Order: sequence, then C-alpha cells, then structure tokens
Amino acid sequence: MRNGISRRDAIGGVLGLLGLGATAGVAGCAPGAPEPVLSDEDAPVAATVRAYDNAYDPPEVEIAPGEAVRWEFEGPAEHDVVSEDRRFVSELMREGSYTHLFAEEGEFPYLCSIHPEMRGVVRVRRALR
Ligand SMILES: [Cu+2]
Repeated sequence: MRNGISRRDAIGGVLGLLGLGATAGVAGCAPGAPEPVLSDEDAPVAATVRAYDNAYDPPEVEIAPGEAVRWEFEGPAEHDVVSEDRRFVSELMREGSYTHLFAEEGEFPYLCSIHPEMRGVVRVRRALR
C-alpha cells in the first residue's frame, strides 16, 4: 500500500511539472522570446526598409549617428525586426511601421523571428567630410 501511494505521488509530481512548463510557454516566458523595444516614432528617418513576404528591401542600409531607420510592414504574413543584440525589437506585424533611432556608430544585424531567412543589417557611420 505504501508503495502504491508514493508511485501515484511521483506521477502527480511529474504531471505537475509538465503543466507548469506549458503555462510558462503560453505566457511568453520561453527563453529567447524577443521582448519588444518601443518604436522611436518622432525620430528623423534617414532610411526606409520594406518588410514583406519574405525579405527586407533593401537588406542593407547606411545612416549616420542620430538618424533612424523605419521598417514598413506589408502582408499578408506577419513579420518582425529583431536585432541580434536585441537593441531594437518590433512586434510581429502585418502592416504598419517600426522606427529605431541609432545613437552610436556600429553594424547592427537583424532578422525576422519567424522567418530566419529574412535578414538585414543597419550600418551606422559618421559621414566622411
Ligand atoms: Cu518574417
């Protein structure tokens, strides 16, 4: 009898753990799920990139520090913009736009979280004058 009870408890414990895992997944707590970064709506846009099915056009843009890139989303599928260092992360969108202001020089690769073949890069460089 004692053995029977402890076996049932053990099974209950395993099911409980599975249940917790499923709940965390639904709540979006899965590791690696990108946390959106607010769009810089009023920033001076120096380059616009179309995000459509399934590419960024153009895939590479170059701007100066203090300028912004605006991504314009065109359906029918949802896309987002997720930088490798997570400094800019949009929501998944079918239409609308997302803008990010780049304060510093650097090279910022990004991709679409559901279409890993969609890739782009933002190069931020001070103009040589
Ligand atoms: Cu996509």
